[in-house]
Amino acid sequence: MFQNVKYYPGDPILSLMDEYKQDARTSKVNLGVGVYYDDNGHVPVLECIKTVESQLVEENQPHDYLPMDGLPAYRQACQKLLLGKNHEAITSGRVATIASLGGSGALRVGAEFIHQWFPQAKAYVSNPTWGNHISIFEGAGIEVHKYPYYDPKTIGIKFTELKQFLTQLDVGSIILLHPCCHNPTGVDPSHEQWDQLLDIIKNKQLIPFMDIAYQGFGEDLETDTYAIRKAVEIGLCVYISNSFSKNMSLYGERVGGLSIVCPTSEEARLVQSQLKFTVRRLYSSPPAYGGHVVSRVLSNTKSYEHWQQEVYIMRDRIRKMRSRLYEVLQTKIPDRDFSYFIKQRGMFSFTGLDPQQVARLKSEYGVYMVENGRMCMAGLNSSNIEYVANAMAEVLK
Ligand code: PLP
Ligand code: TYF
Repeated sequence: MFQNVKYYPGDPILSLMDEYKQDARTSKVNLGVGVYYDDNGHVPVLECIKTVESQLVEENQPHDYLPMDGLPAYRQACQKLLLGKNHEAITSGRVATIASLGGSGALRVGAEFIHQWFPQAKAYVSNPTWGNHISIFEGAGIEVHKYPYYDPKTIGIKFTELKQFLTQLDVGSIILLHPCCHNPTGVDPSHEQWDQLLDIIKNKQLIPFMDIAYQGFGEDLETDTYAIRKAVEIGLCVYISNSFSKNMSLYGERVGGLSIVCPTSEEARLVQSQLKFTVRRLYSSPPAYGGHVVSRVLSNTKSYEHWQQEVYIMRDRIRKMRSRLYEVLQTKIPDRDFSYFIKQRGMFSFTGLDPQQVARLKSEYGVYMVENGRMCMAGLNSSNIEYVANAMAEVLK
């Protein structure tokens, strides 16, 4: 009956995690999956989350269904976090927002909506990008291509090539962008570069889809939305998928949002209704627990400030690891420039290691990173950083 079903070999990043778990060496280090670990190597439970969770238990909240598009307070909080409090687009009702199953769910619902209402539109993702971007969009029936992005020679962006590429795309093409903390490279455009890119996107009538999964891990919660706010400011319609997996450390609760900034409130009303219809047909309504927790953290000034502090503790720990890695490598291999480790933003770093060097790190040292040379900086801590830096120096020699 099922002989012809094709075997799915799994996601390469998640499969690497499984391999890591089975490794018996005590010296092993996991720098694969994009999860924030604290200095003890644990996935933290944020204090601001604990506080809200105990309130929910105390109040004995029933496990009721949520509306198709999620809690109204949650949707509003997402909009404010992304666009800023009292933004004109919010107050004039031009933003359609739904709660989603993490950032992935937001991408998928957004892609379903695009496929249904703009069936000719092709999507363009950065080369390279998070692998699931391609799977999610293709899974919704959209043709996906790559735009030039990372330049291994400069460890920067192929900026001229990218601008040139954008100018020749069909009107209405979807450009998937990472507003901050690019996954997998850690290389983000500067504000000036964003201004130029968004101008081209506007002039060529392209549609930006901003996927923000690491808000707060780059510069800060506000600055990390620069590209999103700039796009709205210059009058673009923007799709935004956001995730609370990393910055609230709520991975398994599946909390995210999809927002679409529309030209008018009437269009936003139509879009909102269709997003709800898409949800109805896919999974009916979003998970309630994470929605209640996040909406409480974001809606109360004191807990919001507490959360902000905790995000910056995570951000600063990652930065410290970047500096230490840089120091050790630069001392050990002085004729090579490792300053890119400090310049890159967010959880990830493209190390410049080739697949053979990555394989050696795994087999000889039990240091796991993604085959393309991406390492998750948040897997480093004060107990393993010297070991990892020395191992990296050995394979780089
Ligand atoms: N977008 C990017 C760029 C990511 O790195 C991730 C990582 O998990 C996601 C979206 C999806 O996040 P979530 O786990 O909330 O689905
Ligand atoms: O890039 C990462 O490591 C994170 C986590 O299918 C992740 O975004 C990786 C693969 C996947 C889902 C999440």
